[in-house]
Amino acid sequence: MAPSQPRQPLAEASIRIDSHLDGSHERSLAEDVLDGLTRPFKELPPKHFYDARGAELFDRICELPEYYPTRAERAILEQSADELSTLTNAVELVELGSGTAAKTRVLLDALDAAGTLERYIPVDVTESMVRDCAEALAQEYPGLRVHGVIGDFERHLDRVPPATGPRIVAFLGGTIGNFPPGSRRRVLRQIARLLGPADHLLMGTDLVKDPRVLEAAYDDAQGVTANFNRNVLRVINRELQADFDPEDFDHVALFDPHNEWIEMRLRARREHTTLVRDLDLPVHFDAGEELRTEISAKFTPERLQGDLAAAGLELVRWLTDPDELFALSLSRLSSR
Ligand code: AVJ
Repeated sequence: MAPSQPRQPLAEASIRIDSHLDGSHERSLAEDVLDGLTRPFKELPPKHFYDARGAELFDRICELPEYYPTRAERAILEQSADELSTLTNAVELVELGSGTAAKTRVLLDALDAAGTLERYIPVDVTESMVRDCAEALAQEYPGLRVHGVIGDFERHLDRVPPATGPRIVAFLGGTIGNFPPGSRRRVLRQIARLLGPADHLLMGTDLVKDPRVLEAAYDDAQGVTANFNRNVLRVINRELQADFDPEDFDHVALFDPHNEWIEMRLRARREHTTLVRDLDLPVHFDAGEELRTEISAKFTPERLQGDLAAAGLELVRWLTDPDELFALSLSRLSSR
């Protein structure tokens, strides 16, 4: 697909946006719903939370007193940005799941101050996010080239342009935790293919801690996370002509101590059948039946090193906040 034209003539030289979505996102929702809602234990991948409303609810989650990861990760970035810039000498930053690029500015500032920064490459499924953040950053950092890639980082990583010098590939927020261990290593292997010998992966991971702290972070007092969880039903209603009543479901957030991950589920309050019209698919729920909507894995340094090693990566720096709530890891291709 041809890259689309930049909107502002002024930014012409510095912004390029490539889109790789062309309806395939809707197709993936249909496939995931057909597959996930006909299993013996119903399940949907968490990527479908994030329509405009879901993205806005997630932004509100990040401001909640109970949801510490965003604040902790930002604190680590602020603490370590200069060190990261010195260690990496990066001329470009690739950001997977860039969103509003709120925390990215901390890194860009450090690279900019070091005088090495040339290019920013945001990769996100949400087109408006990529376009808006490309325009904002091109303005905020004069001389910065922005090459946005609208796509799914599970499928379109091969569309990320080749490096022009040492790069940081950033995968922040703890999103890697959304993948169960097997697919997590597959995703890491794919990400590792974006790296050459001079490049680094900078990844955020939430850490194992008191289950009460974890469960509160995913079941806040104001009910924002509950609303975010139910949003996936509204997405299915709109995109696939279904008739879920989100109020037919309770929000459930549980820490699984064996797997050391949080599970979010939607639990049917009553027995009912919903029709997903576009798929001609009736979906039956027993009273109390649960639909798993997300896992969010929590890490120890050992677990992370194991996953990195399986993807051919080795740890360079392990950075945490003072309370050890969250970690940023800097890694590179293994020397072996
Ligand atoms: C964006 C995937 C990192 O798992 O903590 C927040 C999503 N879900 N509250 C996380 C989320 C419920 C978040 N990630």
